Amino acid sequence: MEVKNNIILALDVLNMEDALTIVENVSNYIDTIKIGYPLVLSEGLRSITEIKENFNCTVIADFKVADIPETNEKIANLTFEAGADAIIVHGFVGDDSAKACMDSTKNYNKDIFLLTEMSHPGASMFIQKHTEEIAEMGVKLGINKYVGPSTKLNRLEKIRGIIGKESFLISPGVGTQGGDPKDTLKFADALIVGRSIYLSKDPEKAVKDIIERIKS
Ligand code: OMP
Repeated sequence: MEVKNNIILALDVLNMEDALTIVENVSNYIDTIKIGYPLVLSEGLRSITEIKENFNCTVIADFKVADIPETNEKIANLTFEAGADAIIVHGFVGDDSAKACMDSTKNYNKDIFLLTEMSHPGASMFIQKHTEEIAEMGVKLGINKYVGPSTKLNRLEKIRGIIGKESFLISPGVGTQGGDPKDTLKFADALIVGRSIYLSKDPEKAVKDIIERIKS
């Protein structure tokens, strides 16, 4: 997978007008967009289709899918039919649930990202206790794309150690949540950045600043 400048924009805005304006603004530097519940619950699955129609970009649907296999497969099918290139799936629900999403990717020729551990403080209560097992399950299933936190680099390093060099690891928590772009890229292949870009008065400059920090 290729991600321009190693930056994925988390497009967590609440209307299509803002979404299109921000993507337009940063489109010289960013070619991979993550769209999740905020935009889709505001504007519908159509928001994924519209971003794909207007920009030459990869869209990762962040639905953190975490249901029984039969429901997971329906969610993944609908997401791919809307045009998403990949979907983020929770690992803690178990291998059958993740596998249902993998089955869907085969039918649509798309991808899943397995979420191993989360970036917020509360992640230490439950999910962090099972991160290694979740990553190991992903490897056993043959998954080669993962999400891990930039806010806990020792954890990110651990995840990288389990999934191996060849897997693609994307990392949220950079900027507003405290993660550093350059340090995160020691272990991750790409950064997920939301508020530091879309809440900035000048989103293009915010992206350029991150690129500068990466190169520094
Ligand atoms: P900012 O904190 O605004 O940069 O946004 C981070 C984005 O990454 C949001 O869309 C979150 O929903 C998402 N995210 C996390 O922040 N932490 C995680 O552990 C996982 C995700 C995710 O799966 O993308």
